[in-house]
Amino acid sequence: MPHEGTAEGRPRRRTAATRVAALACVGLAWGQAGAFAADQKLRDLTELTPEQLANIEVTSVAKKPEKRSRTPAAVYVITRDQIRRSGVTTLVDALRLAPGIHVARIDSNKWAVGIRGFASSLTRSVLVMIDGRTVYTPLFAGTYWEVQDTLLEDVERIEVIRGPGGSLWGANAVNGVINIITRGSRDTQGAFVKAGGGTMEHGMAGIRYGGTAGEGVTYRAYAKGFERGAGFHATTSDFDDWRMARAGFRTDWERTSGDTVRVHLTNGGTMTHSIDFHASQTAMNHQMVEIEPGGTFTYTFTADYAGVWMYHCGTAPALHHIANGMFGMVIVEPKGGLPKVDQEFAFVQSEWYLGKQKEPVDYAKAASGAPAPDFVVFNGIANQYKDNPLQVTSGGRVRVFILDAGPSIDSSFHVVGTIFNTVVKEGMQLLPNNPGGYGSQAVDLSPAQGAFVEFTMPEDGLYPMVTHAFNFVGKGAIGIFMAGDGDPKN
Ligand SMILES: [Cu+2]
Repeated sequence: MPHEGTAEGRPRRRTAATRVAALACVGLAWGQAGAFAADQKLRDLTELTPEQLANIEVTSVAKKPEKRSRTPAAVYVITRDQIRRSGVTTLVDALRLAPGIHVARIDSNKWAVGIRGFASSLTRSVLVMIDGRTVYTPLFAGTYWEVQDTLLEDVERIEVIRGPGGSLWGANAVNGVINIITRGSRDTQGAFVKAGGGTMEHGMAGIRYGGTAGEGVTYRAYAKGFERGAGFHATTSDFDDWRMARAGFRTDWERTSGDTVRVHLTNGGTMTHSIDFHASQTAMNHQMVEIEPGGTFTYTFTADYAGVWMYHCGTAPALHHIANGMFGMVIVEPKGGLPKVDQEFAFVQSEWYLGKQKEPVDYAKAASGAPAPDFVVFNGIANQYKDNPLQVTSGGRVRVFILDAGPSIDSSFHVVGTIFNTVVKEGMQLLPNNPGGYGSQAVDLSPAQGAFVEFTMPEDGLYPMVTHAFNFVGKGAIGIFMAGDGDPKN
């Protein structure tokens, strides 16, 4: 089961890890082109325009992701955060968080749940599912809410559709669909314990443990129990006090080796843009689509191949969009991750072909058969790491991820005074302690090629990094690593 590569706080994964380094995207006139938001950073809904709200993605209505505005249904999503803040202790009480669902309590252990006013203890004509498994009981054409529960901390979200779910969900869903989606077992690793008590709910406790079982297989098991007091009954005995215990498990097998990456691109500019991730495999007219000003697009891919990858705007002429800074680096680590080093850096080399002040780059200059850039830079700014040297430790192991974003000029990345004993470039590798004891002095990268290199500063001092095409060093393609205090004599 694929999962998103941006879930919070999980231990370092054993499969490929992906880092999206939004290094560049330093557009000039098109400045706001790249508004990237990782999935875990849910944007405050109040900041969205009505159009952006209409473009929110929902999946329960048509069993596939689609724009909110294109769904013929009233959809509401109860999020995990809402459930956590609400303090509810049962699944059925959590439904109160969605407007338009009537949750009435009949007695201490019975509820009437309904949509569109048809509330009854059987919740008639509402299809209820937990992780796609229907918990609607054909025997009495309803849902027995008393026994539908799970550890609320494991609920990812509850999608509620009010109104007919259509034939897609079957004839039961005349009044609505309630789809309870729990978190993947990979996101619930380790132990979790909770306990509480009160006047009504005399005591409750829950425990969960999640672990792994071989390559790509994760699981969790939980147990939950509570004892509730009876309601107030003036004339009868306490017939509705209630105690219950339940246990369950979930296991996931992840078939693919790479993370699933989802990138939301909102075009805040005044012309169309698009995005092209070289780390992905997708048809150009499927995901590298033109995004109109104000529009949003979610680009989804599985990072199946390790490497240092480029992404960029592909809107024609791509040369002009890339030359304006609409590009960046995606690092996909190999299975098992990269070995730990003392310091890591990431540099994107690119060119500037300046236009008039406050205007985009000069397209004619950039499009020349013999391009003569005004600046060749690391991470967008000429000489920035010469003016502010990068501090390293002599004797420590340094890893540099390097990408040549171009748009047109090659890079020959070299660090003066060092020898790369590790070079992994476009899937080919030089590794330490190789037979013959070979090393490397410079990495040649054509536009859109990436690599990482590892090396060690032998002593304190200054170690310039350059593209060894020296005509461009004077145009900004130089930086300095400073080992120790920068003085070999100390
Ligand atoms: Cu663009």
